[in-house]
Amino acid sequence: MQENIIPHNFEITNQERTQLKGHKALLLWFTGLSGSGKSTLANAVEQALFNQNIHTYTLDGDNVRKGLNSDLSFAPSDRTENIRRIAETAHLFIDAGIVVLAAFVSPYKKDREMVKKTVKDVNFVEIFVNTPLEECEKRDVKGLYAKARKGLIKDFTGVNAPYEVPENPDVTIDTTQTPIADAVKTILETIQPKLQA
Ligand code: PPS
Repeated sequence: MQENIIPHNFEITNQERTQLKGHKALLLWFTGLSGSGKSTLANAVEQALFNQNIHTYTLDGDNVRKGLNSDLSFAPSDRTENIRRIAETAHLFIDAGIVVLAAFVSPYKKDREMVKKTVKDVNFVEIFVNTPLEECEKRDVKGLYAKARKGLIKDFTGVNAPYEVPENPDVTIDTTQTPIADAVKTILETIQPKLQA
């Protein structure tokens, strides 16, 4: 299918876009259970970066699943396709010179590895939002855990679908132990050297 696809070389390079912006592009990948605080944390980090004149964009589970990936379910193969499309989207944003914050449950190690390969290791920062299941379930902001426990949602991560814990994340945050402001500080300190143009 790919044999007649020949990429065009455009004159403006990624390096030139990086110079124009004054910072490198990165993908900050927030993974964790539903309700763990991925979006809240991504939102706070994005605000901090924006205030430093860094060009950002956030891709978030619920938003992407309403549009680009509205055809996908939560079956394992569809979750993999969800993450593959997001990885390719993030890759385009990175080529454009933008710091992308992506907040997805992304429960499978192999899918997160695929993201890392797609955007290249140097651009990838894995942030494990390690809030315990009991706390996520207690928060149950969207009422989904209650539904899953009643058997109304199949394949719900942490209840009747697996979450594979990251082995070597760049940052781990348990939102029951670490205030958001401290978590933001830790993440900013981790990425600062990687942002240097
Ligand atoms: S995944 O696993 O990465 O493909 O999931 P993601 O695209 O991040 O979507 C997660 C949000 O969808 C809601 N939701 C579910 N999550 C997990 N399992 C099942 N079965 C499910 N059904 C719906 C849930 O609100 C997730 O949002 P967050 O923001 O993570 O709470």
